[in-house]
Order: sequence, then C-alpha cells, then structure tokens
Amino acid sequence: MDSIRAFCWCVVGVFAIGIDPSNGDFESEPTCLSRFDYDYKMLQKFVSLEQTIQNLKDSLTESKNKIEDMSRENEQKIQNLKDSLAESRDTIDSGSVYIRWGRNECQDNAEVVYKGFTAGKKWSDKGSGSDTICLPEDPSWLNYSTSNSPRGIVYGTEININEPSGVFEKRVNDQNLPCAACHVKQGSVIMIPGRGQCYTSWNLEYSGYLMTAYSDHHGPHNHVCVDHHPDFIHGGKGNDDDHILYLTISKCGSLPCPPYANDRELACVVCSK
Ligand SMILES: *[C@@H]1O[C@H](CO)[C@@H](O)[C@H](O)[C@H]1NC(C)=O
Ligand SMILES: [Ca+2]
Ligand SMILES: [Ca+2]
Repeated sequence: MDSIRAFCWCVVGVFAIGIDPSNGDFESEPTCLSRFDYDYKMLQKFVSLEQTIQNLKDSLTESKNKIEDMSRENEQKIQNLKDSLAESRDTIDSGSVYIRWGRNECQDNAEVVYKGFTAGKKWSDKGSGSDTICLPEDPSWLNYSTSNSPRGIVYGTEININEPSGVFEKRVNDQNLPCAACHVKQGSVIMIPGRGQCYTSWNLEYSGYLMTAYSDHHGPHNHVCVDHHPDFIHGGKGNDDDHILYLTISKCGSLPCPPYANDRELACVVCSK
C-alpha cells in the first residue's frame, strides 16, 4: 500500500509541475489537464481502494480474533468433556464385588478383597441373623466388652451331607468352609440359582451348588452358592454342627416340572458383565 501511495504522490508531483502557470507550454497542452483529471480520479480510486483494503484488513483481523476466541472456547469445552469422560470411566471401572462361598481365593480375573471364614447362626437358634456372612481372617476391633446383655451369635459354617454325596467330587461332610470377597472390573454380578452355566455374553465367576438350612430345622437362614470344588479350613473336619449348610432340592408342584425335577440338587452360578 505504501508503494501505491508513493507512486500516486509521484504522479501528483509530475502533474503539479505540469500545471505550473509559469510553464509556457501549459495552455497548449489541454490533454495534460484532462490527463490530470484522469489521474486525479485514478488517485481517488486508489485512495478509496486503499480505504476498502484497510476496512477489509480490519474486519479480517476482527474475524481472526473471533475465530481464535471460539477455538479457545472449544478447546476448553473439549477439555471439560475429556475430564467428565475420564470421570465416568473411573466410575465404570469401579466394578463389582461378590462373595465366593467355600473358597479362599478368587478367579484369575478377580482381585481378593479379603479371605475369610463362612459363618452364620446355629442351626437350632430361633433368632440371630438369618444371613450367611464371610468373616475376615484378620479381624480388627472397635470397643468390646464381655457383658452378658442379649446378643445375636455367629458360628462357623460346615456342610452336612451323607457320603458319598454323589454331587461333590470329594468328601465334604463336616468340613468347615472358607470364603473370599472378590472384586471384578465388570459393573454387574448376578448369582443365578438353578443354573450351572452363565447366559450368553456373561462371564463365569464360579459355579457350584445352592445350599441353605435343613428344611426340618427351626433356625432358617438364606441360600448361598457354594463352590462346586470347595476348600476347607485347616483343622475343621470335626463335627461341630453350628451353622450348617445343606444341599437344596427342587419340588414339583407350584414349581413347573419340567423344566424342574423332583428332589434334584439345584446348581448355581455367579456371573459378571
Ligand atoms: C469406645 O468407648 C469409649 C468409652 O465409652 C468411647 O468414648 C468411644 O467413643 C468408643 N469408641 C467407639 C469407636 O465407639
Ligand atoms: Ca466341622
Ligand atoms: Ca456336622
């Protein structure tokens, strides 16, 4: 632009000399005046062109700034999205936990939260908790006292079964049962009673047999899925008859047979996804 301006002023300079009244040739050269008009108009055009270019430059700078602002905003938005995505991934990755009854280890894909002893109410107790629990091998305590105010009681668990069981691959009668709390990456875990296999698209955690209290005892408790290949707590093979697990069978009637069958020991499976 500066070069155009320099050129223009140069042109004006030449014609300013040309129209000098002291120049005798001036009046005989009317074309020079019209040339001046022409060039003057050209110059005006140049000047207005220059103005237009300047305006364009200004609006270009403005647009550039706007685009830069927008892309900065977008970058911030993308960063926020990335952050919330990472956050939700952490939540998804938090996984699930289940108790593996009858084993003191977890599958390869699972992390051991703790190993423990299976426990629950005594078979003959009317009260106490109705659930089976997995007490850690390494208890820690808050306050405790030995006062004899009324309390619930938990006992260690053993299996009662006539041998050979025809179900378990080894002798399990009177053996005390361990347990393990297992953590898996999968978000969902389900124990399915009455299945030895998982449904399609679910991962097998372990399979086993559905066990609960004896039907003729007065101290009922919940069902648990005991691993089909149980481990035993060392030194627990004696007959303690405290919290006792028995196999569970199906009875036809309200329960349709088939698909179910009379007096058949129910399998169970724990699956994750
Ligand atoms: C343990 O007992 C003490 C004394 O009664 C009490 O101050 C404290 O808060 C109790 N601690 C817990 C964890 O309950
Ligand atoms: Ca025992
Ligand atoms: Ca027993």
